[in-house]
Amino acid sequence: MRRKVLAGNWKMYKTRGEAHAFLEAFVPLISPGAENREVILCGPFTCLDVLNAQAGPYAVGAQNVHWADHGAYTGEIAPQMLVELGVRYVIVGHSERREYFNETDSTVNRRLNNAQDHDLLPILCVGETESVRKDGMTEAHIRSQLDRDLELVDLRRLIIAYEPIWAIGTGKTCEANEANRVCAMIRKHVNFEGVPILYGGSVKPENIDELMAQSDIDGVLVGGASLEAKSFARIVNFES
Ligand code: G2H
Repeated sequence: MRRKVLAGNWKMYKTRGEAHAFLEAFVPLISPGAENREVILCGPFTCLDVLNAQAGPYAVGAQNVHWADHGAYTGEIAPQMLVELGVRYVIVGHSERREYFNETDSTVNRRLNNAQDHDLLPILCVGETESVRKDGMTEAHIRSQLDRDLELVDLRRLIIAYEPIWAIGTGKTCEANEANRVCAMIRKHVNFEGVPILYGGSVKPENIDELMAQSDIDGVLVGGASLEAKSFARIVNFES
């Protein structure tokens, strides 16, 4: 049985004070039945130590990591800097990084490898745009991302998130059975049964139970709905 993973991606939201207030409200809302679920909070860099101090059994994740350990890379962050703050996971290759910060499959691959070299567990994001989907190229696009991004990456220490770009922050959700179909295709392509595959894109309390009931969806990567303690708690407490 693959583990269930519920990850929040706070993107560029929340000050340290707001992170503190979130955790005070969130932690008591988690039901005891959710104990064996892996809950990850991926905050902005400035909140990571707050999350580590207050998140109790929940894990802390970052949203980016550099491919080098040090150097003249203004604005970037090295893996050992994250490890020192208690970070265990890192999101790599999110579509917003690919779109706004020129992230390519090559830089994604280098970041993944350096994260693993420092024992961080990367969450690799892949997914297609609306036009790629309309052209019937979804599978080919994702296979190509996986082939390039995962060169030399250890699949036993990896999480993959399928995030259709057209469903991110738009309120448009990918139907649960379609998300499941793509997640199954990803598992088959990487040819490793044990890799947890998450779905991301407008996940909310209203659709979590249906998503988590799918055979090949092992968890979710949640943006907007992870910002509010009550709604993220409902997602973590999904009914199976
Ligand atoms: C996709 C997702 C989190 P949202 O970016 O990674 O965000 O749930 O707001 O669509």
